[in-house]
Amino acid sequence: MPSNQNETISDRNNSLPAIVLVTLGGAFEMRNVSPFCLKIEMLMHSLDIPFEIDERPDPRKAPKGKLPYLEVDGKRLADSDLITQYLDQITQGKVFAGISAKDSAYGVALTRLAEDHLYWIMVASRWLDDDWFPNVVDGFFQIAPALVRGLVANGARRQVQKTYDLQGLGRHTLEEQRGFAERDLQALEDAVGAQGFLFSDTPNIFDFTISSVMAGIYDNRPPTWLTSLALNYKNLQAYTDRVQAHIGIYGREKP
Ligand SMILES: N[C@@H](CCC(=O)N[C@@H](CS)C(=O)NCC(=O)O)C(=O)O
Repeated sequence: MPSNQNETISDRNNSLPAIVLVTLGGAFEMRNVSPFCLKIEMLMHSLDIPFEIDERPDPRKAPKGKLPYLEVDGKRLADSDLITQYLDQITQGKVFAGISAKDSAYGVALTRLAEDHLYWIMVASRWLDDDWFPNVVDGFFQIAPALVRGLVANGARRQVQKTYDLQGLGRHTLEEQRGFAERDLQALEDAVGAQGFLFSDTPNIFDFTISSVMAGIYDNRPPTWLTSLALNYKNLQAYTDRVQAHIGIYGREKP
């Protein structure tokens, strides 16, 4: 939530519409368990845009079956990338202000690495590890009636397995998946460095993107095999905390 919760939208900026950010909510000792939802929460906070959060545990009811989405003036806008473009538009270009074309190219490439590759390994480390899967059932399927909970959760798990397989990563052995994860993590470790943020002394959309994916990996409890692997990347861990601390928005329940 915005820090100044008592202030109304009209107090602050008459030109901005009332915005609701629909997110997945908490699980695994995390307040916001979805990197895409956390990224948008950080971005809106950094832009000082007033908004409310509405947690909906079932993404199937979202416009594109995924969270987050925005509700603005009775319309629904899905996908964190499209939401980012929209926020850039209503703030007259603040989201990407001051980021050079070259930095932007680098930022987009890191985004794809984090959100379209490493993210899937994170999903698999939660859903497809037999020992960890009971946490998914507890964290995501409390809304299902107890009698059918196992059935519903296992059906969803089969879908995740199928998607992971189609993505391609699911066709590799666990050892090979660890290797892919290590190369992703090393690239991010080298990209973020030991201090500051990606492109300046203030974090921007690309920092929110990377730190949100990494928060999901570092902060889910109990740790997954990917959490344990990521703890070897000390710069990345410190950076993930630095971005969240700077903006005052954390994925985990207790900052
Ligand atoms: N490209 C989408 C990805 C969003 C996404 O994958 N959200 C996950 C939660 S972290 C979700 O809703 N998954 C439900 C599903 O895939 O069925 C974005 O950037 O918003």
